[in-house]
Amino acid sequence: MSKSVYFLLSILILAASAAGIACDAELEGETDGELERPLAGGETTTFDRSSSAFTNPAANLTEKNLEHHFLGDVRFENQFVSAPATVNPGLGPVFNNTSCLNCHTENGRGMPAVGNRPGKSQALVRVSLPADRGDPELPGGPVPVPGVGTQIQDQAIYGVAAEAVVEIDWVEYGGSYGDGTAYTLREPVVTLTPSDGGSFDPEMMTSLRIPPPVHGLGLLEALDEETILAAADPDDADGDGISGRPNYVYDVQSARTVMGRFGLKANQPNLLQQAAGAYRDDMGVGNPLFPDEDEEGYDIDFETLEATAFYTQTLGVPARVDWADVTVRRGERLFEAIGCASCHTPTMTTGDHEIAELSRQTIHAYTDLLLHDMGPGLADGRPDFEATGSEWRTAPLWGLGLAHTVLPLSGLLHDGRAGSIEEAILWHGGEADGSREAFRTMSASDREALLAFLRSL
Ligand code: HEC
Ligand code: HEC
Ligand SMILES: [Ca+2]
Ligand SMILES: [Ca+2]
Ligand SMILES: [Ca+2]
Repeated sequence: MSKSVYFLLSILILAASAAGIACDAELEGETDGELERPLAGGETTTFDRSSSAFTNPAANLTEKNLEHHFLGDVRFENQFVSAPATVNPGLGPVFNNTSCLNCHTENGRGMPAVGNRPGKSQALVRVSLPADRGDPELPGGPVPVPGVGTQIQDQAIYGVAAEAVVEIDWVEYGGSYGDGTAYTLREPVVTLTPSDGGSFDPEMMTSLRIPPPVHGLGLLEALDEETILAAADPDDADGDGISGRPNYVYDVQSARTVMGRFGLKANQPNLLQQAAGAYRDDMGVGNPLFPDEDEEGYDIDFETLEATAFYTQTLGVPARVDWADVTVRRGERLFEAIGCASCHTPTMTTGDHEIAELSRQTIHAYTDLLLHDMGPGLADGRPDFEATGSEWRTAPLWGLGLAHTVLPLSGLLHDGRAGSIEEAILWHGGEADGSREAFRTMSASDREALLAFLRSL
């Protein structure tokens, strides 16, 4: 290398470090809160942005809890088969898939197409009848459809008929940004054909769902009710057009109605019951919380159920990247300026949890865990406890930038209709109409900044 090249290089290095100093100086004025944002999950935060980013245990687990986590990890992966069998019997008789992991691939957002793996799907269809058509399965919950209950199981063990064949067609819509740039949105249309050759009750309501990511959920369980309620504004008293409210759902263990937090309409009170419901309804695996009808005893014991739930409680959250980048910071300000942060709450602090590692953590989940009316475009028309047919729980956005690193075919939104972050935003309606329009009509460079921020999560 010639002397002049060395000279040029050292000038470049000097210039780069000078820029670095300027950057640090700029950051010195920031509040601690903003500096903490890269640590999305507080002390549980992990530093892996690879395709396994959502599968790491919380960084702060004690050795004992880490062991328990790995035990739960095995449960989450266990493939169930039909009884009698020596390992993991009890699948079915009807089911949607054979393990938690088959649907929650790499713990990320699922793929929307039903049947895109031979014989198995990650999406599932919930069904129910209007409230005046019968008794709910759980107090205050959806009314089961005779013969198929509240969920369509499209798979069955040998010799048993699945409940229905599920088919999805996609309808496309065109639209354009304020600057004339065109975009395309697509929406699923579900067709259910009962396997017995009959037809479903014309009043049956259906809702297609894909799995949301499962990292960081223990921290959401650890939020105090008061923290969640503080952001609720059911009657929109402050007049900003946003009126989040919690769902209230039935807790099987305490036999009480409590605040809902998990599931796409916040229809589950805690991760234990979420796992128990998944075992019975998604895999046909009866358990102490939700026994299999027509089967004696349980397919799994309480210990197994608890370990699986523990696994989902103790997954860490990946740290943000590029959070100090100028464009990303501009995008972050836009996110707050156009009202995204009114639902996707940037910062909250957890309360006490029986898993001490989850307690008193400052987290950046970008959800308020509240239900919001998202307008007719996203409505499924199927109420779930207090959630109406157009309300959904604000989706957590931590790890959003990794969605397609983790699983390239992941869908966004409750039914996976959005293939990209832009599409997900463009589907926002109802209480989020104003935010959506602000995004749609902003300049291309502002849109790019907002997306750069979202990709940094
Ligand atoms: C057939 C696919 C499928 C299987 C199998 C499955 N899940 Fe899910 N999971 C989903 C879908 C779809 C949702 C969203 C459900 C809804 O809100 O209606 C979900 C939601 C969840 C949630 C809530 C996440 C959140 O953000 O609130 C957790 C936790 C979860 N599943 C854990 C499990 C566990 C544990 C198992 C195994 C015992 C399991 N799942 C098996 C598809 C599946
Ligand atoms: C009124 C509350 C509200 C506002 C305002 C809002 N969102 Fe959302 N957001 C939601 C809800 C609820 C969902 C879940 C909707 C669904 O699944 O159908 C969601 C979902 C998303 C998703 C999909 C996440 C995933 O994992 O599937 C993204 C991305 C997103 N919002 C970004 C934004 C951005 C960016 C803005 C501002 C332009 C914004 N949101 C404004 C409530 C809101
Ligand atoms: Ca069974
Ligand atoms: Ca069923
Ligand atoms: Ca309000």
